[in-house]
Amino acid sequence: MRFEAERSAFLVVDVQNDFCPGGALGVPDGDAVVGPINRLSRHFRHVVLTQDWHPADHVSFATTWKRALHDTVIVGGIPQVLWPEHCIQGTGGAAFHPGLRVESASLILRKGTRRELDSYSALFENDRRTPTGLDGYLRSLDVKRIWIAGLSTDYCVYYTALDAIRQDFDITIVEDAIRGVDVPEGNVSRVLAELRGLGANFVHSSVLDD
Ligand code: VGL
Ligand code: ZN
Repeated sequence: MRFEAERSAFLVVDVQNDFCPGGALGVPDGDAVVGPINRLSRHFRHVVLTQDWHPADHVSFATTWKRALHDTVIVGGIPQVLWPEHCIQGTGGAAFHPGLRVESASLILRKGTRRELDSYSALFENDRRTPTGLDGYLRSLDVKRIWIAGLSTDYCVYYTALDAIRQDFDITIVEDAIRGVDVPEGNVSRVLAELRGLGANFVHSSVLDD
């Protein structure tokens, strides 16, 4: 396939211990994304890693509200699904999976750092308006195409892809390098169908192999 490394960025979403099996918000088979991501990242000039990075009393934690997991609360008009405490700033759970190749990354972007507003997307916080800065970063590098992989398919990968499409980037999702939480059940297939309908491309990680 034709591939223009200069104008493409590889966006690796939240491959952190807490999203891997045994972690606080373990995604089933989540660590299976590490191998394909490491193989693919060699091909890119720009590799961006994101890190979910929450304060201990974050708005997305069920404990903050004393509510049940996966309940939804409305905060400032924005629906917020409640999760176990995860990716607390500076903890081992917030660290990248130890197998992830991080040396070649040009940018590590932390998100969800504010107590009162979550950020699933790497581009805009959950009010869908507050920029993280990544859109400007990619534009200033003349990036047109974004390949996306990581965790979790139906939250951070999904919202990142939605925002990227909205910002007119050409989107490719690496189908064997994503895993979802599937909350509520059926969510993964719903979001993948939606992204396909919006024009996202889907490839297998072997597509760039020599
Ligand atoms: C995520 C739920 C809460 C994700 C982050 O990385 O998909 N999901 N925080
Ligand atoms: Zn989070």
